[in-house]
Amino acid sequence: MTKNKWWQDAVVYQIYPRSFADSNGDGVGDLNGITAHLDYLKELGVDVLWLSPIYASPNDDNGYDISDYCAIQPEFGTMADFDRLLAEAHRRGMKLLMDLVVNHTSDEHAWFQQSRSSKENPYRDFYIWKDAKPDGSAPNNWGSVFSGPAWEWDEATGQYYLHLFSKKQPDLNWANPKVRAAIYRMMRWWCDKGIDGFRMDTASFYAKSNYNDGPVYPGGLYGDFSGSCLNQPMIHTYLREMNEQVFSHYDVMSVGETGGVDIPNALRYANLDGSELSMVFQFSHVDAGPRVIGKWTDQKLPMPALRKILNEWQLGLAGKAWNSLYLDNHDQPRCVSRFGNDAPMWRALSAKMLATCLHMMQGTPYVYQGEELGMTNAYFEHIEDYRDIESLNAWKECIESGAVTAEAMLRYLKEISRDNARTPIQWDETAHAGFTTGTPWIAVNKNYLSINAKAEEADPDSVLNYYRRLIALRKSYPILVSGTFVPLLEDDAAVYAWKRCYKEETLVVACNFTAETVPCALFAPAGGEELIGNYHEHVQGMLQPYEARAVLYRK
Ligand code: TEU
Ligand code: CA
Repeated sequence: MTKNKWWQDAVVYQIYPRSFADSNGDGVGDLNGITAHLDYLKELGVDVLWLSPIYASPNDDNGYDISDYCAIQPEFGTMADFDRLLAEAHRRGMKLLMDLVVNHTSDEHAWFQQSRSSKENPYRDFYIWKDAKPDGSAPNNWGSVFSGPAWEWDEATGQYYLHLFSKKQPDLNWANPKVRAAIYRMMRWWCDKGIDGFRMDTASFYAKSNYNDGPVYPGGLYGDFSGSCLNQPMIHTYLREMNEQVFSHYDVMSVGETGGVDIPNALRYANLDGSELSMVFQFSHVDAGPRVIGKWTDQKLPMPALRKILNEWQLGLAGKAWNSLYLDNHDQPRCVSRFGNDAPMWRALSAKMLATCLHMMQGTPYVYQGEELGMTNAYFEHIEDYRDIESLNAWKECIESGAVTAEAMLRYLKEISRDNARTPIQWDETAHAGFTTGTPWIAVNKNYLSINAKAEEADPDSVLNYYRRLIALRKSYPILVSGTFVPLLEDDAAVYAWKRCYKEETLVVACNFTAETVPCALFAPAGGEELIGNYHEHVQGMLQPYEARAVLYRK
């Protein structure tokens, strides 16, 4: 067996800098706030920190609209602050990933300013410009991810430009070799600074294969661009080129955020031959389930559906490519609210159960800030509390078009809005949960008095201390990284179970996704080593509400 790559042994922690820690009282988290909490992250045991974008940005999409890839957003600090954060992380043995957002730039990026200045400008082809249809309408029917059409008319030069996200996020033209060369140059600049890799935003969107109308779903206003813009054949050519020109010259990891990816494509993106990316974020488990309109819903995904998807990914990539494991990130509602049970009685137990479930699979686990505290959805009651461009635009479009009532839409936002994940980290029981001495840019979750890092540090049974134990296991039990995955009890309505096999060892994992005590005979053989579990006492032949157990058997 060949030696693992460092990123296969690692646990990654995602930081959303705006909401992590504010060091200067302006209500916005910043780089010095992160540096001040590095010891907390070290004690958690994570190996790699991924920073959501910290570059100069007009903040139309909280930094995912970048106006200068080599400058730091002033409200986050300075390049000197960044250099200190990188050095301090490295000094503690932690690595650092940058968020690479190169499907699009901000419309305030110098490239776009040039590009829109005239049709003859050398940067014109850095973006995707098309003539209007004869009737003056947009080149095709595509809708943007953030509502409205994906094309914006530019009066000055009399053409439309493409923006799959907001109109302040024009799509770069990856078919232009000059664009690709400029991006690789920028990536090498960061690698030369000593960063350890990239989380690649919308990496499955770079290549566009055609500009044909897409299907309009019943009740929808716009066409779907996926068939022309997601996971198109040329994407692999581009990523191989990027790999050759950037990754292969450094000891870096790369994780592609590949919306719409299927297993055959993931086998190419994340192949263990190292020709493209280290791993991908697939979306099947977070996109699945009943939806009412677009991505919006108030329905939960039943565990058997979640299990079917995750098992397929475990088996589908086994031995050939590498999975990343996540339930939470800055675009998703909080996992304990979505897949667990955030009622006070079950919150901590179900958060630990979900953590066990994720970290015992094969792949690189990701912890999103606050997940280790069992933070819950914010469930904001008023539209005025929301900040996210996607939520606000969808609110307007869905209600104005008459598709849903305001009351229903608020219900969907409470379950699904990205702002559920973006409320400030709950550090302690002081004002604004210790996140800021000023007024936070988005309200703190009301439950911070009972859910916060300080209280959890002091409680040996807290979600935080459970995550610490869970992450530490990975360092001493190679089976967690290298063991094969074998599904068990695939028809059980309540229990998600599997085993991992490695040399002479078998690790049996079972997670009860319900608030009932249910039968489970998997742990009948005596003599196993209890690696971790969220109950101190067991009931023979049963799993208690939200109980999770992982037991190691040696031959
Ligand atoms: O998200 C990309 C993406 O595919 C979106 O459709 C995502 O699923 C979205 O949040 C839909 O609800 C990335 C970033 O993670 C996100 O924060 C950015 O807003 C987006 O790209 C544009 O850069
Ligand atoms: Ca600040």
